[in-house]
Amino acid sequence: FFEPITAAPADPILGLGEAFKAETRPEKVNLGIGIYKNAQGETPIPQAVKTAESRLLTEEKTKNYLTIDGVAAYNHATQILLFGENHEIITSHRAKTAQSLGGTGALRIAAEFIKRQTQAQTVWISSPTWPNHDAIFQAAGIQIRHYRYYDAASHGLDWTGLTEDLSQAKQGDVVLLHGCCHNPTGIDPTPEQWDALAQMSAQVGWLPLFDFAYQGFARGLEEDAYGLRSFAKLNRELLLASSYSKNFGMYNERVGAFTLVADNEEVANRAFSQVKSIIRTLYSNPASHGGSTIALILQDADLKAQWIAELDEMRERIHAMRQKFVATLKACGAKQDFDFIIQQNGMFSFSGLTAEQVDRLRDEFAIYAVRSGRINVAGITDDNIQYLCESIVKVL
Ligand code: PLP
Ligand code: TYF
Repeated sequence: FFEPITAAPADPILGLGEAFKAETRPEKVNLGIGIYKNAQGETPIPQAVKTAESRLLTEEKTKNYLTIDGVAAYNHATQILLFGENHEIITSHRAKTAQSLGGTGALRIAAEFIKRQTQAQTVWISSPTWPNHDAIFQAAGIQIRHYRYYDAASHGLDWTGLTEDLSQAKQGDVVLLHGCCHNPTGIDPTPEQWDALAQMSAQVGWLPLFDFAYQGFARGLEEDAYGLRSFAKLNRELLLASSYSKNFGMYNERVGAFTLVADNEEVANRAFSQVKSIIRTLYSNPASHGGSTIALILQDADLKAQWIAELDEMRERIHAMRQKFVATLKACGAKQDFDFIIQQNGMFSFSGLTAEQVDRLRDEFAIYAVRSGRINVAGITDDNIQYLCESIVKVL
């Protein structure tokens, strides 16, 4: 049965991690996969998570199944983070959330829901984007179209290209938007541009789908929700795939959430019953540990404050490294202007390095980045920055 099967291509980003592990040169630097690293190059468990986990360990009384939609307190706390305390969407019960297996799991639930329960034929995805976006919607059998996003000349948002392409999106088409910290470019719309997009969406009748995997990494938890909340003002229906992998440092606990916003509670309940039916046939119900841990943190004022402080620290470290990176490149003799890197949000930067330059960095200097030129700024530390910048200048 299996002999005729051909090998699948490796994920362009996860594959890099394996290559880096196998790399034996001691000076090696990993700017590939999007995982936060601290000044020591480690990915530690936040203290708030550790405390909540130990409390959970002593207080947990049963390992009985969760419901299909997971930990109720987690889902409720998720809505508060997304929309803000006492938002009308929450008080009128027209949002329904299901704890999911990471942001990826939420995206797959969204794709299955769109395919099976809506008239939507097409999903619009930014070009470039996280490679799994196309793969997930392809797997669900939904037609994909791309909208321009990145202007290589200005290292900024291609607003003209974006609005031109999205003006072709029809009523009922799904438009996938990165809530903040666009992966891979690090470039987000301005508040005015978010408002304009929300208006386009409401006028034409898109079904917006927000992928929110980096809340807190651009400016702050509230600030980063601007785009989503702008859409929520004008669009009665929304889908959301959110992830806590990065902002809680809980990558391997698979903590995410799928949220559906409908016009009213009755429609939301009906639509959500179909979401639950989809989940039942995918994995029945989620695992408890990650969701219960996050629910504990978000329900406890002290733990929540501690988590936010730790998140602030991550964001500020990345921002400081952006500035230091640009300054060190200059000091190492780079002729190009890299100031645009300071403007970008989150872990990622589209550095402008070509695939050939990325290959040379790997082959000659043991520096690993994605071939698109995306670098993970969180992979830069005081220990590797000099070597990194000298090497980059050599391949420019
Ligand atoms: N969406 C984007 C844009 C991402 O960068 C990631 C990264 O992992 C995800 C979704 C998936 O998140 P998770 O690891 O929680 O599945
Ligand atoms: O883009 C990244 O690096 C992160 C991590 O299939 C990731 O989002 C990368 C690839 C993948 C899953 C997660």
